[in-house]
Amino acid sequence: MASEAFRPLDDRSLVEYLKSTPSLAEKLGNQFDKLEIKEVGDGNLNFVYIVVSPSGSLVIKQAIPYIRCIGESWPMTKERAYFESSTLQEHGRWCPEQVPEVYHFDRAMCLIGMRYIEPPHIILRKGLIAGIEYPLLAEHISEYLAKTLFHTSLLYLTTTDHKSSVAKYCGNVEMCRLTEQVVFSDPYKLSEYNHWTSPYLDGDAEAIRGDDILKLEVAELKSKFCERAQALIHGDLHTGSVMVTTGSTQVIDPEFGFYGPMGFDVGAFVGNLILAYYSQDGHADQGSSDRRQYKEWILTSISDTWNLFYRKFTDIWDKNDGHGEAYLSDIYNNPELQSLIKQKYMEELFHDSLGFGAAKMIRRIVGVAHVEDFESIKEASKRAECERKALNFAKALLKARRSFHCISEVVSAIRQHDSS
Ligand code: ADP
Ligand code: SR1
Ligand code: MG
Repeated sequence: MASEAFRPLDDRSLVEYLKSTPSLAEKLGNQFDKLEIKEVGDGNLNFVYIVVSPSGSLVIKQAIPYIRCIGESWPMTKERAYFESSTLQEHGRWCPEQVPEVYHFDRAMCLIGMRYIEPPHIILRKGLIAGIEYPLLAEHISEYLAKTLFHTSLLYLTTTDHKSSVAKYCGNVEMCRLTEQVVFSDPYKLSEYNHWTSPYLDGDAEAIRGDDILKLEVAELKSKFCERAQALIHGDLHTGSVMVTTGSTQVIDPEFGFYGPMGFDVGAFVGNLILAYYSQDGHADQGSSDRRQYKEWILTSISDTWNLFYRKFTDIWDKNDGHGEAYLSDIYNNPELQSLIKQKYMEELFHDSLGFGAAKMIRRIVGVAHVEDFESIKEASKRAECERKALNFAKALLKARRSFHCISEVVSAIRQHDSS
């Protein structure tokens, strides 16, 4: 069914919509008498309905013209659904194992029908809070990152195809502007939306607003975020955008998708794992679980994510040398030069990832949108203690990111800040 005009759906109108949309009705076996519909409502921006019939299931996601977690006072383009659907399809093309299939997209209704990622999948952030280990997480996420980022970059594409994709995703300007504001601007100035664990972190938030070196570094990162059209990135790859079981990893919610720096995705994921790490002391029970072993697992996952990503990305590159127009084979034609190029490219990507990861940590502690990892620590003084360690590490990492040569050095620095 192609709709003419936008109307927000509710449980009842959703059923009518499903009945009149063949591609969705089919997924439900055309059975509507015993439908179970549940609005999930734990995201920040949109409405998500899980629909289950006796012979099938799906998820309907609809964007509304404002930011759900703030309310109608913060309008936001509902065109984000178009960019989410397009990014899901493009990323799904390169990494179908980790991306839910899109069944249907209605641009006027800003509505996506997609595969229901069934239980026992849960949101990774919730699994990290519960202290659950996911042995395949780093393997799967590094696969997703390597495949989606490589194949949408100039390492694989012609300049004509790359430019035409860049042009398409430039349309997601309002979502990029939101990130510019909440990640790169608001935490460094007074803003009505900022908040933190007060009064404990009042001085820490003020120190950030007065830290000129930090501001210089953040300016560089913002410039890269706005100007470096390196690949089609997810744009919001925190641990709330990943659903997991011990054997499966699914990446959802790329509504911030656009052509940006690869390090923004790698950094978002790693930065959120570091937040999870520093929150663990707030979840430790006095008796049975001090989470020490779990913290080690998180650190291993951080190292594995980067190291596996490095290996997979450069492997795909080796197999596709000269495919894209970035490094033409008749110029870069000897193995030594090719190896040097790869080293240089990956070094810059590593430092970008550390910088963006750190900026994303800072925004989750003193900016508008916080994370459940810390918010679920009830005792404010304990929460502030965990947040301060994360904040101090993030500031140090952001400023000194170029002095790190490998991920094991970053892991050592995480430990150091934990014990100080
Ligand atoms: P928002 O864009 O508002 O942040 P999300 O895409 O993160 O929304 O979805 C909100 C919640 O809906 C998720 O946390 C998850 O629990 C659930 N959800 C979203 N997509 C799916 C899916 N394809 N299968 C199962 N659950 C999903
Ligand atoms: C008002 S900021 C809301 C945040 O939620 C999304 O998941 C993005 O991270 C965005 O920055
Ligand atoms: Mg979202």
